[in-house]
Amino acid sequence: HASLPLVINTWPFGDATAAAWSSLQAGGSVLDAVEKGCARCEADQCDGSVGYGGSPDETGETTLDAMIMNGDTMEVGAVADLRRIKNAIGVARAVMEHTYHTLLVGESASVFAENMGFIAEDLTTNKSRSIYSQWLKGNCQPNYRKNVFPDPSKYCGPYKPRATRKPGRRARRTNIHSHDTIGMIAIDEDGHVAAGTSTNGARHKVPGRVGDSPIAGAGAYADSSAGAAAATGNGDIMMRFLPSYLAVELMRARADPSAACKTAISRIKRHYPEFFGALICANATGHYGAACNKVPGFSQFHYMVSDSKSNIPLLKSVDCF
Ligand code: SD4
Repeated sequence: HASLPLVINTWPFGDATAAAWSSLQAGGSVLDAVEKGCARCEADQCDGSVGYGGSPDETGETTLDAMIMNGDTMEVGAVADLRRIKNAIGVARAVMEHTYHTLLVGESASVFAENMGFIAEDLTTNKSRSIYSQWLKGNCQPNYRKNVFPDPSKYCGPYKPRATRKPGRRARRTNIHSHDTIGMIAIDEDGHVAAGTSTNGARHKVPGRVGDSPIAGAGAYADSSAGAAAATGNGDIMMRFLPSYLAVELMRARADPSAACKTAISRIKRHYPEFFGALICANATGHYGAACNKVPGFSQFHYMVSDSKSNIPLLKSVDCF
């Protein structure tokens, strides 16, 4: 099915695919396409998991992680724990293009962004306020600390909320629908490859928590001599395995993209059979595939593709294994 150019991204975020595709059609570079595509999701607050107003942390604040990678030069720009700036992928690109650095974090990343002309604004919305207050009231999922109390499933942050969960009813460990990062790959007709991600991370995270998305090789990886991959899911687990890097190296060694994705997911499954996550993979000739770990409530993973055969974004799916 190879037909370049190609845009592929995680989840059914078709407007992001279309934005990236039209950027390529207008003569933009693959980096422009990835930036435009991810920025579209940031503005649209795709699934509440990208951009402002989602995934409030333990203090109620939304913070953003993003990265972009140039597969020709192997340059990376990334931001993590970015505060008060909506366009995280834009700031990531500014890190890549206007500094010698790779990753800026937290308050300092926000100051950098402001100095680069990005507008500082509150990332909190009524929705994120309500997610946060529900959580405080005790309708909370256990947060990302472990072994804090004898029964960590009852622990809902530093606020000692009233426990309203019925005794014996176990909370879900991961809310699958709070994990919908956009990861995107773009490849043009000349074989230039770029990849990027943008996310607001994980709900009720401990402030300062950084996921896989802004980490090269974890959230995404691109090398024009092999291909690219991008991840979505439980970043706290996935970032320990550099699945995007592994998948790209497997494609370099001639693995087919679906098989490369699958092997990278398998590597994580060995240690964490119940982790929630998926990977998209494309090789430099434009063949692509995806894989996901099958867990209750997640048996199929949806992603979007635009290539020269289909000017409109196509919804694709893969059965998890
Ligand atoms: C994270 N990987 O911060 C991100 C969340 C995510 O699909 O992918 N959602 O852990």
